[in-house]
Amino acid sequence: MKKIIEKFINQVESRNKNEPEFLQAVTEVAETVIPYIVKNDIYYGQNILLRMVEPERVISFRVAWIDDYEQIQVNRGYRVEMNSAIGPYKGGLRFHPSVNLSILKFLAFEQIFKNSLTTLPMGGGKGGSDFNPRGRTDTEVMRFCQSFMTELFRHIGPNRDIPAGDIGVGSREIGFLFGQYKRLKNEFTGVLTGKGVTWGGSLIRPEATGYGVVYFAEKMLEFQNKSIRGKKVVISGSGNVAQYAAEKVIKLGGIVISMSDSTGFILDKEGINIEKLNYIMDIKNVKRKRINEYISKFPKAEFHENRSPWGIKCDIALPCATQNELTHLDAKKLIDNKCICVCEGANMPSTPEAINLFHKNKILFAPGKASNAGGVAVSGLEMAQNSLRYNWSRKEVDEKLRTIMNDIHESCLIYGKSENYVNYVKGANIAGFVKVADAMLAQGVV
Ligand code: NDP
Ligand code: 2IT
Repeated sequence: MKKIIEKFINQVESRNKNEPEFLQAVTEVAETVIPYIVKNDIYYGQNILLRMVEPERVISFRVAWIDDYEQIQVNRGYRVEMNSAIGPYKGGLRFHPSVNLSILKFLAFEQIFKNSLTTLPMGGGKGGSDFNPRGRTDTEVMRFCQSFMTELFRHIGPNRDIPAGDIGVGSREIGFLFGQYKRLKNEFTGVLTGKGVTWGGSLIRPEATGYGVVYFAEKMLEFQNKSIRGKKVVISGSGNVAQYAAEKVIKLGGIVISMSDSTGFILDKEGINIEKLNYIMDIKNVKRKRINEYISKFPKAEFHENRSPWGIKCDIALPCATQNELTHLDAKKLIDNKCICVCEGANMPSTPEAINLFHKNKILFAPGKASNAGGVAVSGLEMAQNSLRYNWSRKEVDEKLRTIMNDIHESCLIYGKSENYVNYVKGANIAGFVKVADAMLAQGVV
């Protein structure tokens, strides 16, 4: 088996040189899915995984725009349309200087499995740009978004490819992108998700990823007769996912003691309550400043510059910032400090070595493609509401979200549960794979 997997990885590597993040994501899936394929006659010999790692289409384009000083800026835009076996391409847009094809391909590949797990009809895609919104004015961001959409619009559509937010793309950016799409097409359609609630957005979409992560963590703990109440929780990041994960933890009686951004982490031993969290939301979403501002308002808390929060003693860790932010050294610290559960809010935040350590030490560990699927799930519900030309209430959407997260947990158990441990990585990968593979088989060699 080891040899079959190795041969497959080598083949993918030779075709995708210098794409380490993509190869990392593919390797994790191959290690769990290939043994399943070999055991199941209907998949064996169909080269399904080899087809899945090849994007159906990759679009790369120039984004030229004029900054506030009338200087011409040039960025690169992308859309990776990875797989449309079970629905139109669906996945976020990331605006961050680190964006490149390797990162977007890893994200688009993960999205295939995640979207399949949601039970909704969505294929996998991802896009973005190396544009850095940090320090840019609203008008600069608007001009960038308009230029970006002026090319992207011809490739997307409500039945073809439906982008949404991700790092650096929130409600402001979705607004500018939607406005330009509507102007170019002269059509009001549900071509993007994460829209404002007065113009086609769904209630609970901003909260969905963070809430979903905590619903999933609750399910994992419940399985061991434990709960979030009274547990110390460390969260990395302080963006969309981190903020609403924190809110849900606090509402369920957990104690959030740390949040972070790319400059470092804050530690508030008394716990970040809702009032303090609102302050963080104001710093990050309105003032667009750094997390260390927290200390000037709450001086009993500490700020640790240029460090990640994984050395803090906690019961639950929710990595909600970015890929590979939690290394095996961090995993070791968490394990030594008796952390019981690591539930990923970000995409691929834990390195493969860290995941191995979690598994070896029987820590409850959920991969992002299962635990952060709540965001795209509510995006799917936004698409459904757009098609119906109808809006569901907060309660209705929240209930559907909770049901979907519970169902994803069940799917992970089906394929990942052994006698005394649940391997959520294996469970999520195989459950996600089966539905897409069946659709690909039915649709012939394409
Ligand atoms: P935001 O842009 O709202 O927030 C990102 C947060 O992560 C910020 O606090 C940012 O810090 C921090 N961060 C970003 N890059 C780095 C880095 N290289 N090192 C350290 N910290 C970093 O993004 P989201 O909250 O939307 O996304 C966070 C993660 O969740 C990503 O992995 C994303 O792919 C994933 N995700 C998002 C979903 C969504 O619906 N938005 C759905 C599912 C997954 P700073 O402010 O300093 O840049
Ligand atoms: O990684 C993700 O699932 C997202 N950024 C959300 C994608 C979406 O289409 O809502």
